[in-house]
Amino acid sequence: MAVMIPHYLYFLVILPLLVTAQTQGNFTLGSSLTAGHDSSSWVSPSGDFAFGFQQIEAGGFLLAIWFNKIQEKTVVWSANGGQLAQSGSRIELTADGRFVLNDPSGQQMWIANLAGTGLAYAAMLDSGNLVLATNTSTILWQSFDWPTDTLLPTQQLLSQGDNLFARDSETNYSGGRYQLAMQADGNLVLYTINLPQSSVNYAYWASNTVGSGYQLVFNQSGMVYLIAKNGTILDQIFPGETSTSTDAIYQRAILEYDGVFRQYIYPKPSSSSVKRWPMAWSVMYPILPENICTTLTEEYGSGVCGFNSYCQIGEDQRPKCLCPNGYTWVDPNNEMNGCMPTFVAQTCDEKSGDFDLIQVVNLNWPNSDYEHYSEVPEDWCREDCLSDCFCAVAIFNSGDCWKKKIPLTNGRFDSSVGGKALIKVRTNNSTLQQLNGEVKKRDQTTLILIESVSLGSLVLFNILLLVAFIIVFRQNKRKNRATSQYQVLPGTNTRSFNYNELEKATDSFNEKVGQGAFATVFKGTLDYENTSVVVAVKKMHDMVNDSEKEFQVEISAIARTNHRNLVQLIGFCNDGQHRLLVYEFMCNGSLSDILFADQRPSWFTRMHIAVGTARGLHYLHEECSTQIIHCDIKPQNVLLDDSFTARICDFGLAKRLKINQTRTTTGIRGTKGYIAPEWFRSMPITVKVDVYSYGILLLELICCRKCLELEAEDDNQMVLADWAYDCYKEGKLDLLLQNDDAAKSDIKRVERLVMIAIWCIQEDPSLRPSMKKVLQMLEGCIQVSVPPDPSSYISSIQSL
Ligand SMILES: *[C@@H]1O[C@H](CO)[C@@H](O)[C@H](O)[C@H]1NC(C)=O
Ligand SMILES: *[C@@H]1O[C@H](CO)[C@@H](O)[C@H](O)[C@H]1NC(C)=O
Ligand SMILES: *[C@@H]1O[C@H](CO)[C@@H](O)[C@H](O)[C@H]1NC(C)=O
Ligand SMILES: *[C@@H]1O[C@H](CO)[C@@H](O)[C@H](O)[C@H]1NC(C)=O
Ligand SMILES: *[C@@H]1O[C@H](CO)[C@@H](O)[C@H](O)[C@H]1NC(C)=O
Ligand SMILES: *[C@@H]1O[C@H](CO)[C@@H](O)[C@H](O)[C@H]1NC(C)=O
Ligand SMILES: CC(=O)N[C@H]1CO[C@H](CO)[C@@H](O)[C@@H]1O
Repeated sequence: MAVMIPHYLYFLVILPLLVTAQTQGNFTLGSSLTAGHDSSSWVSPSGDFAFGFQQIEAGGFLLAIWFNKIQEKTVVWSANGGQLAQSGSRIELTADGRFVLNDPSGQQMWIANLAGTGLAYAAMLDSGNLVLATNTSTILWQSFDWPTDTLLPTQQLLSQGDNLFARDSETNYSGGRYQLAMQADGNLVLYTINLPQSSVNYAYWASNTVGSGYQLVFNQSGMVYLIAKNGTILDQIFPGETSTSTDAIYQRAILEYDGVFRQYIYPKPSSSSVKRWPMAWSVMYPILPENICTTLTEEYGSGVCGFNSYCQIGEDQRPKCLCPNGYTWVDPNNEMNGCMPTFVAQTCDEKSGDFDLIQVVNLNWPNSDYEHYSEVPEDWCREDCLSDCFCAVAIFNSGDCWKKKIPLTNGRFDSSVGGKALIKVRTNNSTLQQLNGEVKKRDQTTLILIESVSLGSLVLFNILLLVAFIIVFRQNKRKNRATSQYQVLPGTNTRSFNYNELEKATDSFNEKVGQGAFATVFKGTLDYENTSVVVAVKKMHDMVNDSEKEFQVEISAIARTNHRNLVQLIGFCNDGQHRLLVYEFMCNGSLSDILFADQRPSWFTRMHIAVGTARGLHYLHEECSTQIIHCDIKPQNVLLDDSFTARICDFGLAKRLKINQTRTTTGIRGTKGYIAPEWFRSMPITVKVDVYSYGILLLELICCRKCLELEAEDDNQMVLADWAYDCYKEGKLDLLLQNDDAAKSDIKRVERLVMIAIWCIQEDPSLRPSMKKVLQMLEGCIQVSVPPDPSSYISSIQSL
């Protein structure tokens, strides 16, 4: 064994540096906190939460409550409407019973006035609630009664008009565009807000419980639900996390600045572990609303994104705002502020020949119509828009033609939209160009500068400033990313180690954590950027066939992958005959360790893993510079990080194909039960082999059983794929879900997932969807059609 420093010694060394001024207990009258670089804070007895001034990037201090033990000091409550205070501002519990925030000049900024009520002390509780109480512990004021955008376990919203308000942006805590209201009439409603007034504008979701709704509850098990006065559950908003002990995770539910109500979990840093990789909050599914881009359709206002812009749900399930062709950001620093045309609009005495229509399928701006025709051909629709100077966009959908005017609102791009948008842009700028003569290109968007002579030079100057700003900004960004104190592979963050370093890190390859056909994996600890990082060191067996160059190419391909659903490569060693790869260590082991164990992961954890795995595969297939086919997707190769997020590993030994060379034939890779039939038929191997394996894995995730169970009592149940299809066809999906109440109560989703899995395991590779489509189906963005019988796939498994 290596000499290890006991953990408490670490604390002795580090603690005094990190925690300069945290105090806990009761804060009596006269206590105060002052904003500044060495601000102190009041922490709860467990240390989980703290109250005080948090310095915000934008400049200034936020009086707030935050999660105190994790790296991201996530704010859960803030005072003063999220307005920042200057350095030197002070929050004080005055002798006469006021809890007051003053700026450095003594001007009052915020107050909870409890003078004359017997206020005796303030306390930061372990629940995240800050209370002001009398000497007999009667609570006079508590932060839980004045929520901002976040709810914590045990916190409630009462039907007396309790609200959550979204913040303005990720880093600006002042009131934003959305509100969740527990109304006095019993209805729980998500609204958009008419800024800068605070009146509600448009309801985009409601529980429809007028007359019966009473309270929104976030209970200790993480379940968020709406109850009636008699305690009956009327609507379950979030099911909570049932697999992990709630003592081991932090939870919060937040109405985010994008208008989506999400629940997040975060594994508590365990006291026994050495400092791990930075972790992150991971979002629990489902979210509300599932697709904000298509759900929110305001009558007044721009919709999710700004005017002339459109909204698309990104790969990370978050809405993204985009500009149509021929348009550019009004404010490049804030993509919520909308887009403007880059060309001068059509004047009504101008001929239509100078304009063209750019076609985009599945894009629409509902609510911007000024004219509608039905039963017309597309050509007619195009001509009509081109010759109409008011027409900015035409939408054509099977015989219907809608003409849209500026500003375009509620734009959304989604496969459920249908039809096509025909966006009008100026193509002939020759006459106008003579006046200004300036054309700039930025990315794929063409920026056309046209203005009247008098305004021209000023506009040009502004645009040049803008372009200069963008260039500087990008270069800075790039520079920040590239800095590292270690020898790294060019263009990556991957370190090169020598053999001795890794031998030391693993204590002479002492602790074996995995064994494969090509390699053995050992656990180790590296001292890296002043922290100890636990790593998995993969030691390759003889790789005589692999030339030096191949290994280098392989490494650089893996090193360039970077996705949160892949296990990240930290470094490698190529030292004589020693070839090793160093990965981040996944403390929750592999999916196969937990999926088939007695204590199976909860239904929602499994869904989370299913989506994560699909994202990782989609990335390998479509988003890397070199396409990577994994060839061996199975539960052993899906590892789980601290937050039970799926992380695909072992893609290094897979097939890398150049992007234009999508097929190859080689010896069989992969694992029995998960292998696509084309491996046995000398058919070309494409990314669809991974889709097949994913389909099998998805079935395993749904049913918590292995794809082949030769000892199954019923022969019909031996092959999971076979049995699942039978159950699906006969409408008896509950047979697949023994004793899994959470899944049984979510049977509609189970059915959708089984249908997706059946599509993935079609014997004919061309029938299988791409991973992109799988992901869209999983996320409910597109409908899942009835899958055909995967047919004779069973023979291929048996022929093994
Ligand atoms: C705070 O004061 C209350 C009432 O005086 C008392 O019950 C409680 O134990 C005190 N808590 C701490 C941590 O001192
Ligand atoms: C609590 O406060 C009341 C007046 O506000 C006082 O009469 C009483 O003595 C106090 N009790 C204690 C235990 O300090
Ligand atoms: C935060 O947003 C509000 C409202 O949009 C704005 O008035 C304020 O200046 C912003 N604050 C910062 C620090 O950017
Ligand atoms: C509780 O209240 C709800 C709504 O008001 C009602 O539908 C339900 O029947 C009540 N249940 C009981 C047990 O009283
Ligand atoms: C939370 O609510 C659910 C549903 O009522 C219940 O099953 C669970 O036991 C509750 N948890 C706690 C800690 O009260
Ligand atoms: C563009 O406009 C100019 C001036 O109106 C005209 O002379 C020219 O023919 C047009 N070019 C095209 C391709 O339509
Ligand atoms: C007809 C014409 O000159 N069109 C030009 C207008 O400006 C764009 C922007 O660069 C050019 O691509 C077109 O060729």
